[in-house]
Amino acid sequence: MARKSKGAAGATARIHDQTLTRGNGDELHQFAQGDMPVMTTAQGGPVADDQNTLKVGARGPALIEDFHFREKMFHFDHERIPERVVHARGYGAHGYFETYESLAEYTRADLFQRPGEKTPAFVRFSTVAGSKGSFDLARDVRGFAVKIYTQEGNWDLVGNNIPVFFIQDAIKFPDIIHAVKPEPDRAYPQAQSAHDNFWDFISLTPESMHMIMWVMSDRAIPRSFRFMEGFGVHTFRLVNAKDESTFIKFIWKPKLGLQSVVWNEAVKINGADPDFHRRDLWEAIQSGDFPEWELCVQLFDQDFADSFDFDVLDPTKLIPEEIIKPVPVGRLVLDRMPDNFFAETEQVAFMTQNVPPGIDFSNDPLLQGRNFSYLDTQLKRLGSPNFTHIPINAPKCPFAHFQQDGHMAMRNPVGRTNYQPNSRGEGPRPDPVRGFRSFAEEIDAPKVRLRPESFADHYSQARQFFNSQTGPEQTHIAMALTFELSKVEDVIIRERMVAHLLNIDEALGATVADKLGIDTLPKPADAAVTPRDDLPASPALSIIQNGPKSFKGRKVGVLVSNGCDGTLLTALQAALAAEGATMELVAPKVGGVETADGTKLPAHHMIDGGPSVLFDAVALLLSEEGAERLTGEAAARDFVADAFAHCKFIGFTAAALPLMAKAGVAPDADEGLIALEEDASVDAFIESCRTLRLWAREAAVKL
Ligand code: HDE
Repeated sequence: MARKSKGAAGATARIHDQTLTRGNGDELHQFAQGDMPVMTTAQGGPVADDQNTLKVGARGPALIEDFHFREKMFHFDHERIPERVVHARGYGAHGYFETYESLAEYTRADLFQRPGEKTPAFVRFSTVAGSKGSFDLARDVRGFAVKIYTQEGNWDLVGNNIPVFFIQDAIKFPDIIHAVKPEPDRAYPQAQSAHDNFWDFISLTPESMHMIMWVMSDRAIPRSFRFMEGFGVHTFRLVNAKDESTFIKFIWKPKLGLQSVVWNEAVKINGADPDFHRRDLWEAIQSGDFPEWELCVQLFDQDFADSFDFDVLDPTKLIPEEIIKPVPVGRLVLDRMPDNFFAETEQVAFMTQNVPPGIDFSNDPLLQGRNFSYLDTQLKRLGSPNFTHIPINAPKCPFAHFQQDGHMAMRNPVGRTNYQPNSRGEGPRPDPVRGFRSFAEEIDAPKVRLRPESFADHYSQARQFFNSQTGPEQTHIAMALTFELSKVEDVIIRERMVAHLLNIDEALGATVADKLGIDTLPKPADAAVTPRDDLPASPALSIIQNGPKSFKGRKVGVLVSNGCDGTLLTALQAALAAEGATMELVAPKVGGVETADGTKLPAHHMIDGGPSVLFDAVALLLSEEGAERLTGEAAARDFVADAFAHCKFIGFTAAALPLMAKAGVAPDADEGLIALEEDASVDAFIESCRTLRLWAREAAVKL
């Protein structure tokens, strides 16, 4: 018998002996001690050994009765669920929504009734095209999905950081997503729109031109989730207690102002820190610097809708803020990271259909289609109709219904009665007064597959967007279009796009054509409606014109070396803290440096690991010897050269000049280079930093 064979029982003992007598501290990590909980199987049985499978002899085959190994491996083998078909890469946080004033005049939605009331919320930010493991700074739309756990059920405002969309009808969604995702035969490019399939589809879809202007702008490469707007996109309805309806558009405005990076920077950030946006949100919330947005609303009635230049049901159009000023009605504060990414951020299920009584849909055909899609996708992804039993998706208000059973049912109706009507007076009943009532819009129309004429103008608002941008922003759009189309192999697609651009802005079309090497300009694309040139510029559409008022929430990277000026460093750190900004030290060794006065300071990064693209501004606080040594290091030269090329403000001590010279940066090149000597110069540096970038430099460095 095996049990009696030589070494069988003894082998177990020896394994334990080996582990216990190794004497290298491993036993501390392997076995429960003191108050530590004892490891169990998922069935609750205590586990004695989690490192060795049950075998016949130490060198023999494994035994099928090893239920612990079997359970552990079985569970591991089933850890993955399908990633979201779009918006796969995302990051979430908990917080709350605080109502400013009662909106009872417009809506009976409970969360808008009482000023000062706080309602719990969960937000998930995302990119659209990339897979779950893709990098954060892809050129892409960002999802901005908010779940507010109201007293009358969950309200999901599933928006984006861009107020318009590519298509006017939901039936086209699978096509545009197929086109932007990696091409099906070669399975690349990942998380990029710069390829033939995407631009082929776009160049054949004139309704996407307005959105294309946004996606080619710096809106699609935000510096942080904290510095971007969110838009509900569609027109929704508010409905009050008298069943009167008001149209509404929702906009989240970040308290810290708007900010994006430049493309050359985005490309480098993706290599240096693919989790740049995740890390930013994590660090801000963990350090108590809670990001905040105001919920602003544009309210309008049917008369405005009838008189507006465009159809308010068309999701490729926006209502300029200069025409209807957004009114702040509350604020969203994110103050807690999830305890577990998978349980909360991955399993959260947003659905446009989730609206409380008092908020209703318009007939926007994209919204109507989304209302259909989001339920479907949750079943595919989460695998059970009971996905509302997962805590992150469960309402936080009382709820009662007769839905039962199914995979993973965590709670079922209790008692004998699981239907209604019933004569026992048991269980929940609908309430015609408190329940959700759809706005009783009258519609008398034939059943057709038609796009309304009022959706036909595809270029005017694209032109308005372009005209509302500052010079540097217009340049970035032209450069982005050139870059993306340069990756398109089929020349016909490039030309077809230029033909569209000529309808938006002739100079833009000509510039892109020139940079692509298209010698003969194509004819402007046929337009169903002649593009208008009388729409006034809307400053609200520009990022640069809506930047922050301070440097709060931003980060300075300080390049230091042994022997650097500790007093100046302390002054800089104090001034940044007073501003609400942070500072990280970048040094030749991550172990840190010793300042001239002998203070030892650990560094956050070694130079290779902390390139200047990770910071909003940089300071070069070097000793003469340190600067001299760094002139020979490519990473140090790049630190300076990139900060300069990306139009960042650079503070420097005189000792840093040799390194700057090697990086090709003259100390008097422009006013963005600020000599740091004493406290006053530190203040001047921070004051400059408040404007984030010296765009005037851009022409000189030709980004
Ligand atoms: Fe989505 N979208 N979408 N979308 N969408 C999804 O739902 C869909 C659209 C948006 O962080 C999916 O749970 C259709 C516009 C965000 O979990 C899916 C159409 C806007 C998120 C889906 C659109 C969005 C999604 C995939 C065309 C901005 C991420 C996984 C009619 C207003 C939510 C999921 C999160 C996710 C369908 C267009 C925003 C398949 C059919 C327009 C922020 O249901």
